[in-house]
Amino acid sequence: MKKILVTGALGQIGSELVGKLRNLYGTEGVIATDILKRTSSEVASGPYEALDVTNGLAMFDIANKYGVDTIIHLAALLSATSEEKPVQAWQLNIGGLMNALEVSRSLGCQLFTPSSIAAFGPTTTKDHTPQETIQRPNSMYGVSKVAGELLCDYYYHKFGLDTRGLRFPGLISYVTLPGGGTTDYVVEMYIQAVARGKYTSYLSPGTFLDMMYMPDALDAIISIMEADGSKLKHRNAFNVSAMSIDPEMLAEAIRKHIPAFKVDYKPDPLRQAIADSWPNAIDSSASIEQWGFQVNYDLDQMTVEMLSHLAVKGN
Ligand code: AKB
Repeated sequence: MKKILVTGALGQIGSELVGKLRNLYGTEGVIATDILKRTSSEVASGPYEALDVTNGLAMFDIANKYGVDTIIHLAALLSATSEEKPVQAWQLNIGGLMNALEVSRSLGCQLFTPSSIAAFGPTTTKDHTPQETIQRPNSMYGVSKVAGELLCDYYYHKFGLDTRGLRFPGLISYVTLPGGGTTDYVVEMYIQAVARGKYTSYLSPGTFLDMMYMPDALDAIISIMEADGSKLKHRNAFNVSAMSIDPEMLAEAIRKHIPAFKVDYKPDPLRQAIADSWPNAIDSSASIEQWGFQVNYDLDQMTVEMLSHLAVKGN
């Protein structure tokens, strides 16, 4: 039976991924970890350990204690926070990843860690951004993501470690809110549409970015981890996207359900500059060809689900 250690398990991806993995591989097969000692979250209903991922020894001890064979390393600071705290971002994003790589090497684990559309920069082709292209990001988060992709490739080639990863776009979910990202406006807009019927966007109209609904992201993680390794040419940096949208397209999709919804714009210079440095729309064809990537949700389908779940939650 698989034994999977998840870091950053209380975060936006982790809090939903842990439940899905436990359904697939059994409750005892998934060890959730996060920096918090105590949590009332659902993820603590199975094995849960407090773990600061910058402490490599502690990570090794937990992985060894449970006999894990797989690490899903999610703990990281997102783009806007990384720009405000670049030293902390480097220490957590790269220090944590180095520890996950070393623990995986010591114990012979398979390792998944997400990269991001942030691994591209202002000199990258903006539309149909190819799988392999110029990567000169100008944000600290982007720098850490490119370094992470390269480190994972290095451990695969040098030590034969089974490292795998996806370049995620903005991930959209009603369950756990994202924090400190540039793409967070999407979730905020849904929440404010339901709660107040209006929203002030921190990104300007015409700012196109890739997005994906969380259930598709969770399926993508499981698919890449289960894919036949011999077919993967780009192990650690697969482009994946479900849609490319700007704030106006999102507002229009919401107005199909809340006709009076109003949006105005007050761009935040920090997050606007980050968004402007990222692609409009990446090309996911290498993922489709090499491991059968597919999505079930487009903008309209995601909007129906987001609005109905948020209305039930009473946002
Ligand atoms: C962010 O906005 O920082 C993240 C990302 C695209 O990696 N959602």
